Amino acid sequence: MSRILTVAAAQLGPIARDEPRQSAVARLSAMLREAKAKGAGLVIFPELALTTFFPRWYFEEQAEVDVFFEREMPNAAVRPLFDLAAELEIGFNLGYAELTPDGHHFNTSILVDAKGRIAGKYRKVHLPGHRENEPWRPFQHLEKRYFEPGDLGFPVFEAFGGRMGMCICNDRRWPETFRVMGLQGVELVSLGYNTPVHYPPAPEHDHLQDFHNHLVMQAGAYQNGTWVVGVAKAGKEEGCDLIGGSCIIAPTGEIVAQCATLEDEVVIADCDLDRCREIQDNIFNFALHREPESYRLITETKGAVKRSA
Ligand code: ING
Repeated sequence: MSRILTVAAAQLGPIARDEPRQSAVARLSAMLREAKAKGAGLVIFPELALTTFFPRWYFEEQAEVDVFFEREMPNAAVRPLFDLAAELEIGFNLGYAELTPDGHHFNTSILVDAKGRIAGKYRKVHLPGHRENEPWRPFQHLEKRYFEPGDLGFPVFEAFGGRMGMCICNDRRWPETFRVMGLQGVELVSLGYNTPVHYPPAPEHDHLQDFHNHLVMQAGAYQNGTWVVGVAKAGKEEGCDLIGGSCIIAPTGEIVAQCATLEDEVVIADCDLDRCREIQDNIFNFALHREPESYRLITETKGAVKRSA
C-alpha cells in the first residue's frame, strides 16, 4: 500500500519592499504552473510570501506596518492564485501577514485544497527577535512587535489523502512544534521561512545557519516519522542575505530534494505518506515507548528551572 502525494517546494527569491502583491502573486503563479507540469498535487510557498520581510525595519506608526497585512483571504490581489490553483486542480500552502477583522495581527499560513478552498489555517506560535527598536543591529527582527503569538495551537488537518500539519520558520527550531503534531499522527509538515544569514546576537553562528536549518527539520521529520517540506524566501532581500536550502525531507530524516539557488526555484518529490509507518510503528511508536510522566517539566515551566536532584 502506498499513498503517493507529489509535493513541490516553491522557493522564492527576494521580494522588494516596493514590489506590488500582484508581482509576487505572478511569481507564485508561475511556480504553481511549473509544479503542475511536473506532476505536483501540492505546492508549498514560503513564510510571508506576498511581501518583503518587513520585520527587518522599525516603523513608528502602526499604519506603516499594516500595509504589509491582508485583511481578508483570499482578496483581490491573491484571488488569481486561488483561481489558477482550482483550474489546475492543485493545492498550496501560502504564508502571509494576517490582520483579523477584530484587529489581531498574526504571521499566518493556510492550506488550500485542489478546489481552491481553505482546508486549514495556522498562526505562528514562536515569534523570534525583539519588541523594541534596537539600533545597534544592522537590521531589526521585530516579529514580537508586529505579530501576536498564534492562538490555534498546532492543528493537523485531513487533506490530500493524509494528515497535514503546518508551522512557520522559527517554530521549526522548537522540538515541541513537531512533537505536538506527531502526537496527532501528522504525516507531512509544511513550513516556510525567512532566515537571515547574519544573527546579530551571535554572529559567530552565522556560518552555521544552513546547517541549523536542515538539522532541526531533519530531526523533526525523523523523531516524529513525518515528511517535512521547508521552503525559503531566499537571497539578498533589501540588503539582507536570507538563506535558501528549501528541501523535502522523508520520515527517515533524509533530504530527498533540495533547491540549489537563492531564487525562485521549484523542486519536486513523490512523498509516500505510508512510509511514515516505518518510523511511527517502530522506533518512534509513541504509545509503546513514550514516558510522559517523566516529561512534566516540558509543559509546567517556561524558562529553565535550577532543580537539584
Ligand atoms: N526567522 C529566523 C528563524 O527562526 C532566526 C529567526 C534567524 C533565528 C537566525 C535564529 C537564527 O529562522 C524567522 N522569521 O523566524
